[in-house]
Formats: sequence, C-alpha cells, structure tokens
Amino acid sequence: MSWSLLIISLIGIAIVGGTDLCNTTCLIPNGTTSQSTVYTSEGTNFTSERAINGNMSECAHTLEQQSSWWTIDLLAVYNISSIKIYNTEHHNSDISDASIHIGNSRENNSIANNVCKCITNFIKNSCNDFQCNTSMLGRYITLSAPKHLVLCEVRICGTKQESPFELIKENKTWEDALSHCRDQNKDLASILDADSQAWAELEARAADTPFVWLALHYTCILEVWFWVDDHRLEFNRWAPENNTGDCDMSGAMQTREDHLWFSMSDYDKFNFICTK
Ligand SMILES: [Ca+2]
Repeated sequence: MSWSLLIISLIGIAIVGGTDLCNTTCLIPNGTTSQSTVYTSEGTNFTSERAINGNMSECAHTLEQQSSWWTIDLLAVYNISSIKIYNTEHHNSDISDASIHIGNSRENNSIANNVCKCITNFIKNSCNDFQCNTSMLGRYITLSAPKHLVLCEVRICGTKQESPFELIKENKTWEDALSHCRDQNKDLASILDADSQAWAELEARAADTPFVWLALHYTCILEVWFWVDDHRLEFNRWAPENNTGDCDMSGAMQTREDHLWFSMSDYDKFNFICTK
C-alpha cells in the first residue's frame, strides 16, 4: 500500500461515525445486546447492537410503547465504574426519563436488577457519563424507559471480577464429581442467590455435556433437597415440574438456554462445577 493510500485509509477509520465524543480506554470488550422492540425506517432496522457498534451516528431505537428496554450481557461479571451514553441531536433522542439497572438477574429482561442511576438532564450530542452512587457488580446492564429508547452509543467501563467457581470438564457421576472437588479441599458449587447462579451459568457455558452437576442432592430419608455444604434450598431455578426428588437423584444445571435446574440420576455422567 502506498503512503497516500495508507493515510487516506487511516483518515477513513478516524472519521467513521463522526467525532468519537465518548472515547475511552477502559471499554468492556464483549457483550451481546437485545431490546424490547425494533424501530424500522426506510429499510433500516434500528437494532440493539447499533448502540455498541462504535459508530456514533448509528443508533438503536425501540418502538414507542409502554415500558421499553435495552440490555447488554457482558458475558462476565464486572464492577461497573461508569456508563457513557451518546445520542445524536434528534427530536426523540432525549432519554432523561430512562433508568440504568445493573445486576446478575435476567428476570423481567434484567429490569429487576437494582437501579444504578435515574437519568435526568440528558444532553444530546454530548458524552453523558453516569456513575452509580455505590459500587455495583453485574453481568447485565439494562436501560428502561416509560416510552421509547434511543441509544446511539453506549460505552461501559468496569473491572472484571474473578469467578468463585471452576468448571471441571470431566464426565463423572454425581458422587465421583463430589469426591473430585473434595479431594482438592473444595466442594461442588452451591447456588444460594442470583449472583452465584450468574457465576455458575458463566462456567456452565463452556461445558461439553448438556448439564453440569451442582452440590444439590436429595435425601430420601428426610425427603428434602439440600446443598451438600449444609445450606438450605431457598433460592432456586428449577425447570417447571423437574424437581422430583427420589433416592439417588441430584440437581444439575442446563449448560445452554435458561440454565434451569433438573433432577437427574446420580449415575448420569456430566461435567461439574467446583468452588475455587
Ligand atoms: Ca452506534
């Protein structure tokens, strides 16, 4: 490539989407997005990923309806330090009525997660930099609004958190899996809340088997499910009508889809999740 062509190419890169007003070096690299509805105009679908495509002039846009949302799955748990949002100058691009939610729950399209910030005085054609009042951890960042949402570019900064769990990609019966973890002075993973469910889901995604063993076990003497580290079963993600307890049954998590829990025979062989 000649020097003139190289210079033209570099200029081309620099001006794609106009001036990058939300330039940052702390950007979280990955994420998959979705939104409540997709506005369409003149053959263009204003889809959710346009809010993170690096182009300031290409926006995500929902239809105007009651309760719109846009969400990003960061595919890891982060301590979120700031959320920068840029919107172009347009009659409907003021998002002063929107809220930012951060957390590990997918419930209600992740709107059930705690509010980091209620947006007021949003400034168009500017980089709006939002920080939570307190430190917040989460895999999902969601914006919700009473009517529509327009998001031209969203930049999220945060520090990746270390998982408390470890996926073991060996196929073992439930009891052999438990022994494997305990031989290393660890234990099978207990899931006590939405946060530990999120960590286990992230580990399970890399499994070779359709389910992974958890520390969930059924005792047919007491006729109850329990966690083998002696925690009681309170939080749960059972698949509907799939928590039938019987002798020689334990709980396993789906490695795909909604990561629900199923009652499975102890003698099935799956990958498993140990504590670290
Ligand atoms: Ca964009």
